[in-house]
Amino acid sequence: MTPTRDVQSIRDAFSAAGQDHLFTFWDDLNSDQRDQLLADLAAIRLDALPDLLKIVADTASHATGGSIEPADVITRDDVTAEHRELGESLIRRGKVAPFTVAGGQGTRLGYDGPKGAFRMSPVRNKPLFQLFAESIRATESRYDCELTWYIMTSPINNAATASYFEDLGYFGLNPERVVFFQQGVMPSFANDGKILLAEKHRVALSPDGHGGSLLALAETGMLEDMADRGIDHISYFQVDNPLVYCIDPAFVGLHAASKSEMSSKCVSKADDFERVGNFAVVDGKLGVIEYSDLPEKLAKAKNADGSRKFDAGSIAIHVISRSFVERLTADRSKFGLPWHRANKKVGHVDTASGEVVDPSEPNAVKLEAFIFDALPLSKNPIVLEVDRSEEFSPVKNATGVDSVETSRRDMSRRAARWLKAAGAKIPCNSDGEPTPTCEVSPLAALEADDLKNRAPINIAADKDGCIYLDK
Ligand code: UD2
Repeated sequence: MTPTRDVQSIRDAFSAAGQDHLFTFWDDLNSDQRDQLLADLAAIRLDALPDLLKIVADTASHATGGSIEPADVITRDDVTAEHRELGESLIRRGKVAPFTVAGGQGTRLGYDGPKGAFRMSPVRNKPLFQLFAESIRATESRYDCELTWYIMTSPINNAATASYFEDLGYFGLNPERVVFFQQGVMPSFANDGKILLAEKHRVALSPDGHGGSLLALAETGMLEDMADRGIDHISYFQVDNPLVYCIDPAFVGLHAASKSEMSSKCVSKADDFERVGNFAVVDGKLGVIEYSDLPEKLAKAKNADGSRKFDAGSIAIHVISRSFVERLTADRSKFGLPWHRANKKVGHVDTASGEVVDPSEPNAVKLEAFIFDALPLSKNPIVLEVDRSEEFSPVKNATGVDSVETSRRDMSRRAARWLKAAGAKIPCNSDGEPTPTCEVSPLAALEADDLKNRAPINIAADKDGCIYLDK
């Protein structure tokens, strides 16, 4: 229990910052609840509060000013055999680690659990985490190496994620090489700048955005852990993309050969307003402008040949050098990516009435940092354009665009393409769409060429119209 004297000084500090209402129910709380409230309050950096409140109050739209030019993009054709060999040798020597950001709330999908536990694969119904785990196992066996998989969770899903892996035997991975660490949190603010209470003894806290991963890697000792294991390059991807190559040797090699501190993958945008960030050179520096911040005129701008001017869409896949994260976070008190504000619905306790409020409209402001805001701080950043149908089909929504249905469909299409290229007979309908639902285990192939190497493949659909290729 915190001594009364210390509680008073904490209370005075919050009071001086205009946040005394957080103690409204203090006298009604039992000792455990008081400890919990103090623990929540400890997550709030009061010295940073004045700047945060300015962002909370700033409702103007933030169309990026200054000069904005399209980013230069490297294509797969520019990637050489030497790049791939370099990447392969780095993987073989244990210099590369897969890193999944999985701390988000997954609200849009409406799934009550860690998003990585969502069952996605079209035939075997494998969860996202299993697909990544199999891909990592396949990479280990191909390169005869040991990989350490870093998974960033948040206080909302850390315990559930860790016990999920435990229950499922880490999907065959060595538990010592599956490392969970938690990202930081940020309070939710009412529009008048008051921090909200989720319960009488709980501050309304939520994950601080995937940009929080950089600070979290430093603060939780993960950078030292990586250094101890000899890991130099972090292969960063989101939990929501089942098509991702968890580690892409050619991309890793390109990153290393370019002496890039942070490399990114992009796809040609599906339409002017696709909900992906836009790679652009802003005031001379490579960065990403989130779709919601790209002025409409620029989103629609065309080149002389009619092609889209800002066409490079971010798919949130990066290779990040450990030394870059170390450089950024060397002085943690000074490091910070910009905060992005979002109006959200946040349930809370009204401190005036003590009533629980369950809003039907956005009533609060949440602040998040985005990983791609590290790009302008990096040396020699590069962007590699990849084929969407091979590497990107995220599951964000229950239905519609970027949904369970479209992502499963794209997994099945890719599997069918790989199987056909390896000589398998896959029946198609009049639109050229494969009629069986297809799935290739990552243990069977990490990329199309793996199947070509074991061709010919004779496989037929089962009674349910499904084809599954196991290792
Ligand atoms: C992200 C990108 C968008 C595009 C798209 C591709 C942003 C702001 N936008 O959109 O430009 O690249 O992905 O699919 O990033 N996460 C955490 N902690 C957090 C918040 C998120 O780990 O505090 C993870 C989350 O678990 C998920 C990923 O980050 O793996 C993406 O988060 P999102 O759903 O907020 O990003 P989204 O879809 O708006």
